[in-house]
Amino acid sequence: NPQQRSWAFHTLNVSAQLRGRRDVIGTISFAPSPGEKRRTIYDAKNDQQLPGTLVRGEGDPPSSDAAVNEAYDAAGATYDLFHEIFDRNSIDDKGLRLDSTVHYGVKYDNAFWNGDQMVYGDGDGEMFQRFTKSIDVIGHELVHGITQYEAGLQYYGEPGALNESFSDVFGSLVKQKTKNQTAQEADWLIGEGLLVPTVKGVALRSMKAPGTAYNDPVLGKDPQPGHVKDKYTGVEDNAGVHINSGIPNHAFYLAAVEIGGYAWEKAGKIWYIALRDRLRAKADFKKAANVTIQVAGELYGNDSNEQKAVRNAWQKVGVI
Ligand code: ASN
Ligand code: ZN
Repeated sequence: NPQQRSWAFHTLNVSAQLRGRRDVIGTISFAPSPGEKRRTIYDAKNDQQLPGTLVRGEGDPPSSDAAVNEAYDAAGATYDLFHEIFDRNSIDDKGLRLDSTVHYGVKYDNAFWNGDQMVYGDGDGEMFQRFTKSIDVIGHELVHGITQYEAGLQYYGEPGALNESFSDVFGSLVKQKTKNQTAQEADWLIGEGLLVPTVKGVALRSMKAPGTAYNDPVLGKDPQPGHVKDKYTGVEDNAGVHINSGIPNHAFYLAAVEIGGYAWEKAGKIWYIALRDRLRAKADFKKAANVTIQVAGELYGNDSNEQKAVRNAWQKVGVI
């Protein structure tokens, strides 16, 4: 039927034209197919207004600004890990656009997920360099989005420390995957290369040896415990979300090393299923231990080496 064919041709032709004309389609968005990432990078130009000015969209060539490209590439690597290994389509598993803003504020010493997007400061240059320098920090912030859509762990106390820990775990796995490192080979550092050279320290946190990442006259000593007996019980830092995350972080490290091989393949899968299907907003360390042991049993068999490794890990950090 020639009429039908010409209609189909016309439709294809128009959509082909529209695909190259984002200004024309405006707010209309097509449902992205799984595996198709949609990254947009904005520049806050040292203001604190979000999102700022769009400087790089998906498929655009690299910018002359290193922070823009780092935010773009690491968001891509994080998307790819979750898609290839865990069959997840972006933050919401529905292809959500990955929005990031760089150059947030003046000498801003942090990076964060604000509920809708990732945000990166330049660092003050006295202690911290720009926060996009570490791929695991970018993975960390993106995973706060995943946690928000899944377990929804409240950002306080043990659930908050678990929230922080899941971000460190998958942030580290993004780094390990891009470097093709086994659990044994990985450094398990979060934010390596982010401290300026004059600071006495190697990173923001260490999952392998919590409490040893830095010890500096200005910054103080890394406060992370690696065992429940040293758990911080004060109210600072939302009751220690970035402090007590050392405990589940170390449990993941121990499990991954005992299981062996690439950490994202088995330990990562167990932690991902726990985050996606088994944990809710108020989950504590014991709950996380119980469900990861349970998931390990379901995936690899009860009394499998994988399940034993997970149980041993939580025992060694004093949770069970
Ligand atoms: N960089 C920190 C984090 O992502 C920012 C914060 O405390 N929310 O955890
Ligand atoms: Zn965090």
